[in-house]
Amino acid sequence: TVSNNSQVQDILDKYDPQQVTLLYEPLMIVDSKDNIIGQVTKKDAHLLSNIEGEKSLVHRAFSFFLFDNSTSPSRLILQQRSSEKITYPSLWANTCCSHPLYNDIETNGIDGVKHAVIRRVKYELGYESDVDLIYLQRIFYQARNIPDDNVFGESEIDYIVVAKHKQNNNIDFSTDFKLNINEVKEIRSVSLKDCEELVEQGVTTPWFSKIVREGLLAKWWSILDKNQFDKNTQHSDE
Ligand code: DMA
Ligand code: MN
Repeated sequence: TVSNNSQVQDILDKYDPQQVTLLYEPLMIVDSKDNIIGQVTKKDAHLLSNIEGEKSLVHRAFSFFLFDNSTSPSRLILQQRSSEKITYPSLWANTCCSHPLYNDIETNGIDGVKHAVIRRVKYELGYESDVDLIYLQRIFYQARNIPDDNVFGESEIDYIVVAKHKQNNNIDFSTDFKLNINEVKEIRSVSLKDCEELVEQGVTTPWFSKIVREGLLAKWWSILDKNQFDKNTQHSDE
């Protein structure tokens, strides 16, 4: 893997400058129990040489799933990542994925992560609806970049947060969202079967594929549609 700083810099020079700037955001390094043990730039957190090497860096992240429950079963909002993204460009994933930042607010456990979700759905999707965010569980996963560049990858403890768009209201794509095209190419409202088909087609990110293949998405979807959060919330970390 590429670990030499000037080689990494040469590679970054070919990427979108806005996405490169965002590689200097401060993220949290966590231990295997998700205790915060340090601070790291987004860039260093995603270098394979830091993930696969003896440092074995793991950082904190979130995956947010927004459901339109004006139908039964409800439908999930998926995003296609922009071609400018340095990692997993143009692949489909859940509504919004990013990282809580290493600062006074977002290091504060589940509340901190929810703050990051609100910040990022506004930034990526222009979505500002007032929704109840529900934390379900954490998952750990590692993956190399797609296409594999020998430089970047993921090694995360990923907080799963779900929400229903305004109870009993249809999502209106033209008024509820204003896409940041540096981040997002397209959004789509889909069924569970649509998600499974996209995974089979190989056009989804590794974390979304894992969540679908392991049956987690189906489980969360039914928890949400049956309103059974209390029984399930915060008792099912993997
Ligand atoms: C990172 O997502 C989070 C997960 C769960 C992989 P991302 O690459 O979309 O982060 P960002 O939007 O901050 O670039
Ligand atoms: Mn990450």
